[in-house]
Amino acid sequence: MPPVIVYHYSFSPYARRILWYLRLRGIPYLTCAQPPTLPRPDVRLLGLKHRRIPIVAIGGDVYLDTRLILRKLARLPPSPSPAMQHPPSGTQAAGIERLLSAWSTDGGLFSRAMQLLPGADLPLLKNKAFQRDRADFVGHSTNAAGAAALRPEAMAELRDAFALLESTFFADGRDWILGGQGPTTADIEAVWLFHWLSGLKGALDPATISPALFPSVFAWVDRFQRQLSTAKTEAGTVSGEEARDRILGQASQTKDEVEVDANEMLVKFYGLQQGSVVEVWPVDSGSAHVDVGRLLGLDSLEIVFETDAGVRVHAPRHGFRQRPVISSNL
Ligand SMILES: N[C@@H](CCC(=O)N[C@@H](CS)C(=O)NCC(=O)O)C(=O)O
Repeated sequence: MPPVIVYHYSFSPYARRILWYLRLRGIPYLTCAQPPTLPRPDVRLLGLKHRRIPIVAIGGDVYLDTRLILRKLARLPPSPSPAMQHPPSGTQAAGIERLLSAWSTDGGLFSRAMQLLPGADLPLLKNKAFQRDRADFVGHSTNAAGAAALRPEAMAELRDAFALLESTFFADGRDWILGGQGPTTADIEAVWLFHWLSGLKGALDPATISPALFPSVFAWVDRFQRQLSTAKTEAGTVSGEEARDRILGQASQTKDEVEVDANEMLVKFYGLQQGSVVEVWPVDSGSAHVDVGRLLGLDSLEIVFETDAGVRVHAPRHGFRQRPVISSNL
């Protein structure tokens, strides 16, 4: 089993998706604790400017974006895993899982959920340095009055989301999104925002969203939490230097797995080749943080590049942009 290292801070809901998956599958891991705001020198040690959390190393490979990370973790033994199964590819269930992922991340639910964070109960939100940091993350600044004005609209969007789950998936009394005896990755794709908000004092307006109004959704969140409480895995901690050394000390398990696909439109458009110096960045958030590296592979699903620290990094094509760097001293 290649060692898994998760760079994260404890209140990151995206990081929890990964930590829950590891725990429910019983995969041992190490965490490299990160501050909630920049700078993050441990990430810079990997040669990365990427600001989003989590970042996950599996052996000698580093992965960005939880959607790619979950796909890669699925390949760790035992595969197929007895707990926390992925719906088999080519099935309607796999389609549902993908759509739930698009709903929560690309569909804007996460951004709406952030607008519900309760300023009165979370002192960090009032901290000026934190506000500046998050303005860099989302690409614009919001003052307290502006944030308060967004709450009613965000609450209505989240009510729609609770209502959708209550009145469709859970309308037949099932325990899990895809039915069956236990949670699957479709539950992870769906539950994380509901789990996050329902656990945050002051986030939800009880007249709009409450266990009385959406009993099945709240019961599902509790059921998921009970599974987490009984699941066990080994987890340790590691410093940034140690994490970097461990990653560099592991042979890549994916060498030659992703090649520069000459038929990819982007490859043809820019005339990319293995070794081309490329810039890579996410388009939806944290976009001001552009990484540069030597291209190792690019296909329909991911781009692989090597940073100046010698680290092999994978980013998904979906939600990321890539282009060649005309002049660079790499
Ligand atoms: N699509 C990304 C989103 C990750 C994301 O937005 N993470 C948040 C933390 S929950 C973040 O990076 N916030 C800014 C920061 O921590 O610097 C993923 O799936 O990994």
